[in-house]
Amino acid sequence: MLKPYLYMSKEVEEALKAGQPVVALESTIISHGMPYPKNVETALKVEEIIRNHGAVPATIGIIGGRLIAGLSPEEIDHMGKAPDIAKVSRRDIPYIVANKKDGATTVASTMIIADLAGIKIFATGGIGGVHRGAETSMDISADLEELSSTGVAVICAGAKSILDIGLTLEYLETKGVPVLGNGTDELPAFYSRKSGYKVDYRIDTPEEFAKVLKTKWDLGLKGGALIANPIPEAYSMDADFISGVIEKAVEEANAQGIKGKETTPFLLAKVKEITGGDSLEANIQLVYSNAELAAKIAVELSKLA
Ligand code: PSU
Ligand code: MN
Repeated sequence: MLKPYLYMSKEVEEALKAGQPVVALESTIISHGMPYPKNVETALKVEEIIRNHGAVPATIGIIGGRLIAGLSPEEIDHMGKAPDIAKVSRRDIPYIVANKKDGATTVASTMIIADLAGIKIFATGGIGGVHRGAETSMDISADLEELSSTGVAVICAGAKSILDIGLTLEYLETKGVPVLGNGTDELPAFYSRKSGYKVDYRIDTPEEFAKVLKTKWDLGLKGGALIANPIPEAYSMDADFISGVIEKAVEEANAQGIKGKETTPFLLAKVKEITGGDSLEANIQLVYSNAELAAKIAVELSKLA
């Protein structure tokens, strides 16, 4: 039934068939999260890191209406360069596919396609969440609903304070999504290692992560897990400085009336502009670190299967 919709690269298909570890990667971070050509360089380097740690990368996106798990380097370049690629979350998939359009997949839609393909582990930078002011705007990312219903674990660098971190954690609790810290009791805040909020459980090895995930899915508990990996110390930014920057970016978004799916890309671009690119370098480094952890967890999970 999936045949006319889902396309896997040969490498990804063979790895999955053989029970080898595979790590999914999203494409909104490429098309809407970073500028060209850094976005493409980063995406290719992330794939290399995953390979170097014994797993097969599957960068996910939609091209000409095809749901693709395992974009080629040329397709990744297209995702990074073309100016008009839609940002596609769960609600957008049917329209984009039916009309044979291109789409960059968010965390939510990447989880959906990973799940269709049979990939359990997914690395990214940051997820969407409950936005500041959501009590009136109701801006809550579809990523959170997806984490509650689709069985894919997402490795990220915690929650960015463009979001209301406390409300994001409350939402995840309500929806039964475990929030697990890699070597930390504290939820990292993307650009910095501290947020002032706790994770549900601290876990110290990829093997332990794999055990918890396997147990969840063996028990038939639906949904994924959020694995929060602090940005490497050497690249972390001063928490007060970055909060001030984000404050300014949020004010500007409000002043310009930015809403809906534009909000996250707008805030990311503003933060980058204000920090003169330092935030971009931090963003790239944390993605590399998440890719490495994801590959190690995927390797351990494949041993348990
Ligand atoms: N956070 C980042 N970088 C990103 C995103 C979030 O630091 O690129 C992207 C991801 O694709 C995420 C999406 O799934 O933004 C969330 O968008 P929204 O809030 O519109 O659901
Ligand atoms: Mn939103």
